[in-house]
Amino acid sequence: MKADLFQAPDYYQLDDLLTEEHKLVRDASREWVKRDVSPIIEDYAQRAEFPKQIIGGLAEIGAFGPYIPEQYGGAGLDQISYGLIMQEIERGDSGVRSTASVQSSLVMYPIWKYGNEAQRNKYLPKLAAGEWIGCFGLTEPNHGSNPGVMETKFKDMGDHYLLNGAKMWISNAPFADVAVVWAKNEEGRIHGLIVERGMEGFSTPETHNKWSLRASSTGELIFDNVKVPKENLLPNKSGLGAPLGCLDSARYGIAWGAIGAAMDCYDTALRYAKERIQFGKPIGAFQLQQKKLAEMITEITKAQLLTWRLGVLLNEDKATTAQISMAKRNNVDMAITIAREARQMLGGMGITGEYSIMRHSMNLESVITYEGTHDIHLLITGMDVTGLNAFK
Ligand code: TGC
Ligand code: FAD
Repeated sequence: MKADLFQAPDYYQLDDLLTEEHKLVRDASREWVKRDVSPIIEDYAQRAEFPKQIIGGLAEIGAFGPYIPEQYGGAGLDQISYGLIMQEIERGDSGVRSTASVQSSLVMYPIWKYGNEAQRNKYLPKLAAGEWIGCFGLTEPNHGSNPGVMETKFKDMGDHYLLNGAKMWISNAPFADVAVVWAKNEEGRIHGLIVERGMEGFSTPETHNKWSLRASSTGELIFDNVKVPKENLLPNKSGLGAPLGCLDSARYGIAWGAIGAAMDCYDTALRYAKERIQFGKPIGAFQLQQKKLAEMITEITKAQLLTWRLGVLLNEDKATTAQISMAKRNNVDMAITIAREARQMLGGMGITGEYSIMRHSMNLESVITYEGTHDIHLLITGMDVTGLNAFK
């Protein structure tokens, strides 16, 4: 892959809206991605392997639990810093951002919010340091968009719970040390359980042959009469709202992350358009290519403003699930459109691993599907503005 020459677009001087701490956090993440991710990521994506050697670096830039309090090993940052870290990581690769999103929003968040003090102290510092990697099991083979009818279940056996069922499409599963798993008790109520690698009957087979998120490891979680200690049940929230609450945090991170992928595609296409000569002049001098670049920077700028405002609302504890859905849906759609246009601007070179665009394009096909599909988020917005539920 070519040297990482990335220069971030800031068309509306949005840096003025950031604090010194935001900029420090963002710049440290950006430098780390340039140094430790960009030089290796294409190779790992081609080999369909997650680069485990970057786990320590992710922990150092605060990507594991950015807003988790420092007393539990987190970085104690605000929501905009969290978003900026996700933007920079996804500028490198969506699969690396997936690992950070899952660890922070889908594993550390529920342990912090729904766990007890003993669980927080046992798991959070090791997860923040990257000593343990976590995964989040909600989706099942028969239930993706509609997780409320999940089949995975557990039974109270007196001194432990007995867990049975299967989860599918689980990021980090093949090498995760712990899994936050959502399952129904005998009354049909959904609870979160912390399942640890090594528990008898628990296996995590890898999912192969993905054309998307190839540098992220995806797998299944299989529970065959797994004995889960009673102290591993998250005691402070139950019902479908518990896993959906985690999704709010992860979807917000994805809204920022998608901007990173889009910025990388735009920046690459802009540089290429100024250098590539056809018909005796740079292709960037042709109106059709300028139209693509002008529309890209317009959409990136709109997404940056939307997402910054959402971060402010989250910091003030005022953001709604529907506002987060709008940002996730808009920004991923924006990024996938930009990746496609940018790919065309590079002509044949655009399909090679010499440039990052094709990898971003393929990755975004997963991002537009996971954490609620593009259409599910449209229905959440539709329900919010009409008050009418299209799901039921
Ligand atoms: P519904 O009846 O609307 O809600 C059930 C209960 O949950 C409450 N609730 C929420 N609570 C907190 N946060 C939210 N975002 C919430 N949304 C809803 C709701 O108030 C209700 O509470 P209560 O007390 O009345 O029971 O639920 P539904 O069954 O109709 O489903 C609604 C729907 C379709 C929007 C929801 O199920 C959904 O979002 N589906 C999409 C599934 C999804 O996003 N799965 C993601 C899996 S994880 C993943 O993809 C990780 S990829 C990670 C990576 O690699 O980056
Ligand atoms: P389905 O729910 O079967 O949907 C198929 C199609 O039908 C979609 O287009 C959908 O929009 C549409 N559809 C469904 N319902 C409606 C409706 N009511 N109205 C209109 N259209 C509808 N899950 C986890 O729990 N943890 C993870 O870590 C995780 N990581 C993932 C990593 C990758 C790479 C991928 C691809 C997925 C991951 N997922 C994870 C699963 C992801 O969240 C689901 O794929 C997603 O929620 C969609 O579920 P599904 O694939 O079963 O599609």
